[in-house]
Amino acid sequence: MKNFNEYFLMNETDVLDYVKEKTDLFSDDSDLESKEIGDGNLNYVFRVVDVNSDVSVIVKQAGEVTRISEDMRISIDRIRIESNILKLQGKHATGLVPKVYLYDDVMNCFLMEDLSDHEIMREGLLSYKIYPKFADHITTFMVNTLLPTTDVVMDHKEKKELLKSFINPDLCEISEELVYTEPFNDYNNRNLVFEDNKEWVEKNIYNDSELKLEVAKLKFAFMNNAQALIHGDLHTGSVFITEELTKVIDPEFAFYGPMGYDVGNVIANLIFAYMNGYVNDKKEFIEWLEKTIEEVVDKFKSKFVDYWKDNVSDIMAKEAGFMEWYLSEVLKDTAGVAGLELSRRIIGMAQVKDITSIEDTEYRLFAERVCLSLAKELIINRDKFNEGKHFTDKLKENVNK
Ligand code: SR1
Ligand code: MG
Repeated sequence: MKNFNEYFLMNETDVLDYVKEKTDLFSDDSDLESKEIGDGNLNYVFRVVDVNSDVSVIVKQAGEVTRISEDMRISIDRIRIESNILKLQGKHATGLVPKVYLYDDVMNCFLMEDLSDHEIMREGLLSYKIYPKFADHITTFMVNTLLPTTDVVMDHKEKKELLKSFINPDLCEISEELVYTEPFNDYNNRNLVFEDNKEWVEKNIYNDSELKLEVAKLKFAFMNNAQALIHGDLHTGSVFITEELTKVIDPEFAFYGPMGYDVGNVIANLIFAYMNGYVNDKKEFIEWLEKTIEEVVDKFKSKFVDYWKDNVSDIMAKEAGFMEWYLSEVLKDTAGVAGLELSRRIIGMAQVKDITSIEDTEYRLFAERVCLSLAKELIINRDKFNEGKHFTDKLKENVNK
């Protein structure tokens, strides 16, 4: 048996020994099996199950290099950040994140509830599944995890302590590069533009200085607006879902940033699913997505206002008109970030299956151009998107151009 008092990257067999040594989740007569099931870009995820009792657990471990690229070395401390924020989110948004059982700062891994009866939302969406409760659940998750960590609600000194413990420079650097820089300048040569779209991207994205100025403003807001403890990577691959339940996972990019980053990511990833449904003629599916995009914005707004009214603690934040101004800034960031996410998942290195799985070249090109044209409007005119319908009207306008 290996020594778990010194960090090393575990394989499936090591993980079996690890859970036996470190937990009392399984009885002595258990018959354990372990499988690496991770499909993300960064970490290793193992499912351990006792085939006799069906009791199971997930072990997530950070490696020193990312899975997506061996050239990317990032701090393994991200596992501490992820397990700590999951615990915090579990308090604020009970039932909407997996339970954490154990965190190990030597092996840089943590153990959490197994959600194998759920599926990754992006996969479900690729089979055109409809999740009627998603908008309600995700807006509760966002309002209940974001607002309580702001200066509006929290004691300011406690907030600063929390901010300190969630400083996440390596993961922030990935977003600063992959979201806010590389899609607009291929200076690291890592972009993966679809061959047939290269000329268009060159002309309409890399050479659009008005667009790039707005992206620069958003980039510096991302780095400097320590507004709330955000999830930091809230796409449909970070959601485990059934028709009834929603669990948000993978918050290793969490840090104190603008809350519109989370809301904008949700919207953009619903738009990717919409475009896939659109080119595959899935009428009922895209109608549901249209309604869901609108509800994400509108329910977020109404729950935000209710939460604010019940919980605002800062005396100046109670000034008439301040909440409306604050919310309008969040919505502006939301639109801008939705535009950035739409751009980076098409131009940059971390692409999404919703688009890359469209086999027909013309349809793929169409879906990409709709996303990129819409993205430009969301970024440049971000102050004009403050209702759900503003997003879906602009989406449909670009689809029908
Ligand atoms: C190097 S990691 C690439 C992307 O995967 C994660 O899920 C984040 O979205 C990141 O930008
Ligand atoms: Mg992830």
